[in-house]
Amino acid sequence: MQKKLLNGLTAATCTPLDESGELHLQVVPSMVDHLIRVGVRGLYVCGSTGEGMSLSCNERISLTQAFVDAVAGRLPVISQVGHNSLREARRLAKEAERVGVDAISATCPSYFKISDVETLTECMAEIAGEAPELPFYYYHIPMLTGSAIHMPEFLMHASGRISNLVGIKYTDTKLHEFQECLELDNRRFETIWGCDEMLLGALAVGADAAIGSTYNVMSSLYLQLIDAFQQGDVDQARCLQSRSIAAIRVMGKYQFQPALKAVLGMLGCNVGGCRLPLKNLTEEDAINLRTDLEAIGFFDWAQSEACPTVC
Ligand code: MN9
Repeated sequence: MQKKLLNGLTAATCTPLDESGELHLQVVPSMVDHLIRVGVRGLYVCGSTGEGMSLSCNERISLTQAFVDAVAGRLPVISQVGHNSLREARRLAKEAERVGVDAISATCPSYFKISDVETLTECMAEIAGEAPELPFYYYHIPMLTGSAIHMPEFLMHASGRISNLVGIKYTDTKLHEFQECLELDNRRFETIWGCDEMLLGALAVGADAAIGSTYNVMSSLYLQLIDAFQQGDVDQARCLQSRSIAAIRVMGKYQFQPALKAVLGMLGCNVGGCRLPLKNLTEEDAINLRTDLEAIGFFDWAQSEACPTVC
């Protein structure tokens, strides 16, 4: 069986911006070093966390290049190349291959909604076909694309037509559908979990890989959660998941990406703010965010190596 590209935690990377909202690529190497230090096993660039849809295509290409260069082969880099214009998505796929990514992934066009498996297959075939030597993951995120296609059906239908379709990034909360995708055709497809606050549920139904935003800021908590689960210590795993839920709830009081970037800054990795239509936290918001995170002990456990005690 072909070796899987992704296992463990992959960070959906933030896009570093400077004061005027331009790409700040000089920060990328230190971001990458930080993520490697905290134990992530892959990087997913230009996704929802990375504000991929708010960047121009040229910016997406230079950002991807910066990550590939900084990683220098230490981790797989996956570039998200989805676009409302399939022509742009195809160009992004080709360019991602040129700059040396390990895989590509794409959301579907979402201004005009897709509601059937065949149309989704045709769209993804166009994109994946531009880089046929690279593994391709469809990025299923119905809450943002508005396309809630049944994923097991898509995988079976599309795999006959897209030779490099290796799996999907599954960002929905339907554990039963996720499980079905995992088990399809003797676990043939890499089905990557995308809801950090439900990682434990995903592990319980068989997940072995996840891509998410909060692995940037509390990977050590999640690594301990995975470890506890594998040791059969479900109480401990549940306790750790509760902490992640609490932190995500605190960040979720604000727009999520700007809050996440603010937290990364608090942890010493300054990636700047976000671009419109997302809005940066006010100074007061940032103070409240820090206070609320302190109140749940976030800074003691988010990245600490020490095993926290069961709550
Ligand atoms: O795809 C992310 N989803 C979105 C991954 O950005 C919509 C997740 O990692 C979430 O940010 C995370 C917190 O809700 O689960």
